[in-house]
Amino acid sequence: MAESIHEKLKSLRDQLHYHSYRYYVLDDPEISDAEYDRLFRELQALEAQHPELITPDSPTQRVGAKPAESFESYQHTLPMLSLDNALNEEEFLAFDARTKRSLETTSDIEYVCEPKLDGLAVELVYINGILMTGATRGDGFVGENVTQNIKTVKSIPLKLLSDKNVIPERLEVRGEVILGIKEFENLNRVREENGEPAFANPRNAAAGSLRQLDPKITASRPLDMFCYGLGQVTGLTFTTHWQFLQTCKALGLKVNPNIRKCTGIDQVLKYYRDITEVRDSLPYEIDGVVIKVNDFALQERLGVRSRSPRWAIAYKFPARQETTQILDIIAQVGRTGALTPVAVMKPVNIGGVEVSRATLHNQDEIDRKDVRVGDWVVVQRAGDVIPEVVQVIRSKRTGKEKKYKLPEKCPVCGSETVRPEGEAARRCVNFSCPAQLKERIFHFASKRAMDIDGLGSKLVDQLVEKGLVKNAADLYFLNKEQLACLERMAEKSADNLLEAIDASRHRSLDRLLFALGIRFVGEHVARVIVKAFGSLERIENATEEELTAVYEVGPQVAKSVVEFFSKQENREIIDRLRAGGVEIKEEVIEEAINLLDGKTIVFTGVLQTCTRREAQDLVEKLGGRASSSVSKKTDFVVIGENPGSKAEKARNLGVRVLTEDEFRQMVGL
Ligand code: JCF
Repeated sequence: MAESIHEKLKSLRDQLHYHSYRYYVLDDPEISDAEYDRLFRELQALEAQHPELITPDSPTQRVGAKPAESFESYQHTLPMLSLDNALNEEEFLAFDARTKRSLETTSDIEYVCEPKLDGLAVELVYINGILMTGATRGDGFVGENVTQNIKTVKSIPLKLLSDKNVIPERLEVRGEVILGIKEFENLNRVREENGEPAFANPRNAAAGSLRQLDPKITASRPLDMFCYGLGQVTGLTFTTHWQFLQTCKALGLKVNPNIRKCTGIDQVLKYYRDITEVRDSLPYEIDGVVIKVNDFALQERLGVRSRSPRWAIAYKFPARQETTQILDIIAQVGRTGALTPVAVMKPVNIGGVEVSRATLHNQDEIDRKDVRVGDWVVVQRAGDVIPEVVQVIRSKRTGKEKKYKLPEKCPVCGSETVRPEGEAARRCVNFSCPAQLKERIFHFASKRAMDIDGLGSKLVDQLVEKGLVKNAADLYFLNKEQLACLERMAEKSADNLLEAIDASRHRSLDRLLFALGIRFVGEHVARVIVKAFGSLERIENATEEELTAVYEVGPQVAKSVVEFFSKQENREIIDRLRAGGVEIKEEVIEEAINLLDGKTIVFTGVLQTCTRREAQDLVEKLGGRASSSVSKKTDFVVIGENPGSKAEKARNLGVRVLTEDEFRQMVGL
């Protein structure tokens, strides 16, 4: 007998639920995107014929709801508490001591630690395994019902996984909706291209996206969610927080992979240090770690205050933002002549580093943030990037603040500055501007370029100011007498410098290409170009078409390279480098284009250096095929973190298994 429509619908929905879980929660898909799309369209077609059979948990119902007029309010069954903060180790130790005292124990407490996500807290309500409601935290008692938007978040299951699991009648699960850093940057790029205001940080972007009245807009933002807490639950009981989290995982909810059980303070402090270490390599922003008493019976005994539980604490990282006052704004001239406005500020300590200058990026950013001299501002120092001014504190304005415009004359050489149509930067047009020259020489000599040991910025300043060096090639014609007349240059240091310059005559071609300071040609692109063309002569004569044909070389890079080598003065510098004894090497051209010709490659586990999609695109560009299932026909299986069963299967079939590093090496990255 033919399968009934009901059975067919159920089967399609179950398959789609499962594969969406593999892709978005486990990041380990079993089928290709095309196969997924085929199943999805089949379900869509069948539902179109039988609209009365559409269920709220159908995968087709993630998008499709009409824009709302406004959000209804949603009363949480149990209040959604926030967390008390510990701002340093001492405050965390006080929390542990307090906890022990309250529990009348001297033994180590078992905690569960997790990264503290910087997103938007929400609650999901599953009734008999079906997602019925999604709501924001709001004031903790009443939030907004954002169910239609919540349903567009791909890692949130519309239906809990039921195989082997007991499905509770009611499950209220809480967590953080976040937007990854890359996704945030992409979103802002698009917004800027469209003339829309950028979001200040991923958290604001996540909150703004989830509170869209039109769910289609939310659906276009790649939001994600990690679950970390519970509200009211009926039909299931837990004895520990850890057990609750494991159950969440089994039910198909996404739980942060970096959670850890820690007994006693030393293990917690170790966890805090470990997370501090990996913080900047995580794909999303965190601002500390959350520490919770694991045992629910102990949590019960500790109880809650009005707004936060006594059994948990957020141990925050040192602030990366501080407020201070702008004393002046100056324009710095860079290697390409670009004028960067820099705020000179009252010195302020940010996360252990004294900061007195912060970049304002360009005129548009100054105008957008309306930054004025005299303003009080929020300054941020994130990871290893240059401190930047985030926003103005308008309430502190006195009316005496002064607007700033980048100068029309270069502050260093007095030449005209221009801002070409469509570009963000205003530039000094004088190629021989001493500021540009100094930066170019400094870059040329820097560690990752020609690596001339001991040629620091002070020395470069003197060489340029005394007229001894007018371009990088002049370095190779310096002699001891000339160096002797520089300040703080003893005979020994002159010898050392000449020796270092001599050593740099034999660097690889990709270093030399990077050292030339061509716009948009960073270290990596220089390597890519050298590998593709092999000799400086071929690079000098390459056309834009030939350059863009190389993987990872875009039109902007190509244009800039061609422009650089079309200039007489640049060609002369290269001739003079050669005359100065710089060896211009050749490199064997690697057949990069079809490196993976006809090969089938499977990725499994979480890749660390790129997304799975990017890796698959790369394989295709190199002539290979990216597949999602391992068979005897597979040539390589590339394993990321937590690889799962495919690596095992590959080994059993005798298929070669590569680590991510080995794969990158194979394709020359
Ligand atoms: O990651 C977070 N922002 C986070 C917030 C994690 C948690 O485990 C939380 C929380 C807020 C309240 N737990 C509670 C109880």
